[in-house]
Amino acid sequence: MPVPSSFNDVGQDRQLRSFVGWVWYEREATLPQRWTQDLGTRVVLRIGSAHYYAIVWVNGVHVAEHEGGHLPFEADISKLVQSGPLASCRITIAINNTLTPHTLPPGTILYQTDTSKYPKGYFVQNINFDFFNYAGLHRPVLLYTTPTTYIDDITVSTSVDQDTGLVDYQIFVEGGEHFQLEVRLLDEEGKVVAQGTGGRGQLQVPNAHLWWPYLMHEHPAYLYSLEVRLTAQTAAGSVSDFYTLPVGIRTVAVTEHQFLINGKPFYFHGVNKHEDADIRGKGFDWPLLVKDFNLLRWLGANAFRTSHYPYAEEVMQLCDRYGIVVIDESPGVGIVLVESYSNVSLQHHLEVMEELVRRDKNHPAVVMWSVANEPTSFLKPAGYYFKTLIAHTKALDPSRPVTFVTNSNYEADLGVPYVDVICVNSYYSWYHDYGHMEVIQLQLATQFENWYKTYQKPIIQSEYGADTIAGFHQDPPLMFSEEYQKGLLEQYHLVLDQKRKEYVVGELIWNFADFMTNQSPQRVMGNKKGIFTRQRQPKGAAFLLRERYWKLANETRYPWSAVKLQCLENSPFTL
Ligand code: BDP
Repeated sequence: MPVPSSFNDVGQDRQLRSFVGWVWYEREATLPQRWTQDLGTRVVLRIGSAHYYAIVWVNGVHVAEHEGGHLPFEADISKLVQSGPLASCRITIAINNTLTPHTLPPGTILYQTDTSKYPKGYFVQNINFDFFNYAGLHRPVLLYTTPTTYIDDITVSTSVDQDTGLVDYQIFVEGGEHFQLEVRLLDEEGKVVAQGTGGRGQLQVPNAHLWWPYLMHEHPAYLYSLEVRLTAQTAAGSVSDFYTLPVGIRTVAVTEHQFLINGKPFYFHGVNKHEDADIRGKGFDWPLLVKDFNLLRWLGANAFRTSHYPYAEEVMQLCDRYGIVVIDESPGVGIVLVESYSNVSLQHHLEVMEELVRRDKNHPAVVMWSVANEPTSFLKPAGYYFKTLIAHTKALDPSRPVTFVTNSNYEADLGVPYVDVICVNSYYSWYHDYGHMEVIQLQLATQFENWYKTYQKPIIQSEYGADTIAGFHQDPPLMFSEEYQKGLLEQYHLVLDQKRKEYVVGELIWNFADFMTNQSPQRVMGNKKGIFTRQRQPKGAAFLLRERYWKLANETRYPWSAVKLQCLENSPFTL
C-alpha cells in the first residue's frame, strides 16, 4: 500500500474500497549508525495523518496511540532503536476508520439484524457528512532526529505599531535545563533585521514589510525568517538545535461590519476545498497541490476554507507563501445527534482544537478558526457546547477570531451568539425551490438581513452552489447543466454586491472541485458542485468566477498604484 494515500481506490477489491475496521501497515527502515549509537541523538517517529484511530509499535513495542485523522502525532523512539546492536526499525501502524457518535467527524455503526435480508453480523457505517470516508495513512510518515535537549515548540504572534512590526516569540525547550537561546529575524534578502536572546521576547522591525493577502498588495505574502538557535550542555557534551520559522507580520481584527487585515477591510473571495482526487483519495500529493494553487491564483481567489477538516501542513505553508487567506476548520462536521454533544464528545473536540492551534498557530495565512460545519446548533445542548468550545479556542489563541459554519435558522441557532463572524451556508434554488432561480435574490437578501439585524456581526456566505455535470448544456438553463450553475451563481452575486457594501465580508463557492461522496440517489459518482472537475478542468462557472474575483480584487485592494490588476497572461499578477 503506497504512503501517503487512502487505501480505498488504489486496488481492484470492492471490499477494500468500503472497508470499515482495522487495517495494518508495516515497514522496516534501516537507520544510520549515528542515530542508533549516539546517545546525544533523539530519534522521533512522526505520523502526519492516520485516519482515524491509530496504534503504533516500533520493533513490536507499543509507542503511541492517537485519535483523529487529520492532525500529526509523534513518538520518541530513541530508547527502542538505541538499545541493542539492531540498526533496523520495524514500524507497525494499525488504523481503524470506524466512526462513532464521539469521534470527529461523528458517525454510527448500524447492525442489520433481519436475517431474511442481511447475512449474520452485517453492518454499515453511517455518516452525516457529504464526502467519502477515505482512510489510510494520508500524509507522510517521517523519522527525524534532534539533540536530546531540543526546541519543542515556538509560538509567534505579531502586531504593528505605526511602521514598526512587533514579533512576540516564545520558545519551548525540552530535555534539559542548561541552555542558551539566540533568535534572529531575517528579511527576504537574508539581512538580519532584529535579534534577541532567551525563551521569550519581542523583536521590533522598523519599516516592516507587512504580510498582505494575494492581490491586496503589490508585494503580497512577505515572509521574514525567524532563526532560533539552541546551545545546550548535556551529559554527552555541548549540542545545538536550530529551527527556521517563516513569519508574516500582520494583524487581524473584526468590527461590527468588517473583517480587517492590517487595519484594512478584507473581502474573502474564494472557495471551499476538499482533500480529494482520483486514485489517491485524500492522500497528499505535491503535483496536485501545486496545480490547485495555480488554479486558485488563476481564478483570483484570495481565500479558502479548509472544509471540513485540517489540511496537510504543506498546504498551509503554500498559503503563507502565496498570500491565500485561510479559515482553518476542525473536523467537526456532521455533528447531528444529541449524543455528539455529550461531555465525552466535547472533551475530544477541545483536544482537537488544542492540536490544531498548536499545529497552525504560526501561519500568517490563517486568519480565523472554524470549530464546526453545519452542526444541529438549534438543539438544546448546542449552546453550552459551542460556548465552551469557542471560549477554549479563544483562550488557546487570543489573536484570531473564531467561528463555526451554520445552516440553522437565525432565530433557533444557539451557537452563533458566541462567534465573531457569522458564516452561513445556503442552497437556494438547489435543495429548495429547485429549478427556481427567480427566488434566490429575495431569499438571500432576507437571510442576510435576518442574521444582521439579530447579531450586528460581519457575515460570510460560506457555501453556495449547484451540482453540474461538466459538458451538460441547456438553455434556458436546467439543473445540472453548466448554464444553471452559472445562472445560480449570478443571482447570488447580485445580492452579494449589495450586501458587501454593508456587512457581508466574503463569499466562498461550494466547491473548488468535484469530489467523491458515499453512493446515493442524489450523487452522480460524487458531488458535482465543483467549478473544476475532479481532474481540475474548468466548467463554465470557473470563468465567471475568475472575472468576478479579479474585479473584486481591483475594488478592494489596498491602493498602492493606479495600475489595474488584470487576469492576463502577461500581468505580473498571473502565474
Ligand atoms: C453543505 C455541506 C457540504 C455539502 C454541501 C452539498 O456543508 O459538505 O457537500 O452541502 O450538499 O450542506 O453539496
